[in-house]
Amino acid sequence: MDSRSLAQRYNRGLRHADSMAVADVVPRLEAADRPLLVTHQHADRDSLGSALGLAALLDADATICTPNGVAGPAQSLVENTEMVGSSRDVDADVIVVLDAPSTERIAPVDPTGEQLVLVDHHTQGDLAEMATASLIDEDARSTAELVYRVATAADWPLTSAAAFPLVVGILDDTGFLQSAAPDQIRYVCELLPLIDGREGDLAELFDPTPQPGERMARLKATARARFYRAGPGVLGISHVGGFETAAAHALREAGVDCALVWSEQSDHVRVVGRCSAAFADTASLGEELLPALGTAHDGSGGGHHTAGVARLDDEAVRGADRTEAIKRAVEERTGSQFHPLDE
Ligand SMILES: [Mn+2]
Repeated sequence: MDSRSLAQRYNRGLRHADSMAVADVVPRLEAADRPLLVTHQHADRDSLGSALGLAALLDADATICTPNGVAGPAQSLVENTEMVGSSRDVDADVIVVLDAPSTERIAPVDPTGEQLVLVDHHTQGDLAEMATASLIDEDARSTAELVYRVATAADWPLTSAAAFPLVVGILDDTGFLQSAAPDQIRYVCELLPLIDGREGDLAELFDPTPQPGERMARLKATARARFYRAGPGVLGISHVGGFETAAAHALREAGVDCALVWSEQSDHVRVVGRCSAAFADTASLGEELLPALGTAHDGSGGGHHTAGVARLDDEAVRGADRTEAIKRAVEERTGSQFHPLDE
């Protein structure tokens, strides 16, 4: 079927550009014999759920690649799945990147010169240019829902092996639907009847009891935080040894408009950011603030408007007051002076 008729057939309420992208991606995926499904580094449940879902949907010998391994909360998704950490030993005919916008986020995987299919909902990075076919929807709340949209458009049978990881991905990236739009609620309603009685597994995956270490990270982040004010906006910057995302959420829950939490990694400094939609209107985390911060320190940054991550690679930042450096980057991007809250 040519891509035009595919687009017409599957244009179920999708925007035109979207249905064309789906029509572009479907034949590439269907033609793959040995696809390598690549998540972003430290795969989360959306990235990994998308890869697991797609692996179950494709009639192919798929290999899942998780650069730098799988993040703690996603590990229970993959108890019996073999995965690789790089593309080195895999003879793949197509590389499919799920939930990552840039080569940086999938290193050491390098898709240069390969057939590349990209399915993602982050602010675009260099992979968009490199892709042979792509479905990029920055308004989507998860990559798992994009995989689901591709599957329904292509009429691929949705087994529970595919439905379960996809619903997990959507639920995770929407905070168990707290930040969902009507579309995500509809997808979850369509997928839940297909998960074959695994509702108990879902409940376990989203058990709100914090993981070991997470509670301490939230407490330490709060205790070490420095708070700054500019007009009505409050910024919180802190540092932890791990669980940066949970720590950023703790600061947001404490009431800051923007939380930035840094952690020392073996060879760089990682900064995780979370902010309110109003703050993102002044400076988008994924589009402006974190890329600017990363670039200023020989690294990079990206993500979504209200959530993102940066890596700082220069030597200078390693010895310096990182909190001060991060605060200055926020001041430069927002054009406001932030003053310590307790002054
Ligand atoms: Mn995602």
